[in-house]
Amino acid sequence: MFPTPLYVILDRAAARGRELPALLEAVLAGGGRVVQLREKTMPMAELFPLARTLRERCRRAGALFIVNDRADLALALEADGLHVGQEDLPAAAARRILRPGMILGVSTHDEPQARRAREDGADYIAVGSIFPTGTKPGFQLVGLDLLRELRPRLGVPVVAIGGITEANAAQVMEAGADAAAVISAVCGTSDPREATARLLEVMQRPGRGPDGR
Ligand code: TZP
Ligand code: MG
Repeated sequence: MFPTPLYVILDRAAARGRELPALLEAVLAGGGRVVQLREKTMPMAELFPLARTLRERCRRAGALFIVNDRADLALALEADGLHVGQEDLPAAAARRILRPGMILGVSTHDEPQARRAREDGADYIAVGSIFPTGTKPGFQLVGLDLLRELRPRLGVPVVAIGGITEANAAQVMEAGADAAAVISAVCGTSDPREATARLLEVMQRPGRGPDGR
């Protein structure tokens, strides 16, 4: 389902004052082809034109564009997908309003949540936080073990998230993740193009297929 095993979340709060279109250019130049827009505070009247620019750029680059939290925005942009957490629009309700073929991702922190997300129609399940992270206050640490257990039992692609860096991304893939989602390891670095390229390189080392598995 994912063209690359690296899933980059664009988050203005982590972007060190850089504009998201420039950040997206760097991610695309580094080879990233799965992008999520995560913006928690911008008024929708401002967010919509920005998101449209990002969406169009991703389309031209052949990258997946997924919107965090906001089903209305995902639909209005004809985004490739929507990502919801446990406190957002329930996954089953989101599934009902998304257009056919749109990807639905759901954040989960334990096996019952993951099973429920699958029943509700999730196309992939995010699991985290795998490692401690400074990006999400109050994160729930689940560790690599949950990833190891879940992937074979679930039969749905699993995206690992939380504290993933170049130093531990290989471990995450070895634990069975289909993809690894990162915020600070790309958005918070001085060279996001290089960071993207290096993460991809680590995840796609010899012994793995082109999708990193
Ligand atoms: N959900 C679980 S951990 C997390 C989210 C959104 C934050 C991931 O950010 P980082 O900087 O890649 O640790
Ligand atoms: Mg959310």
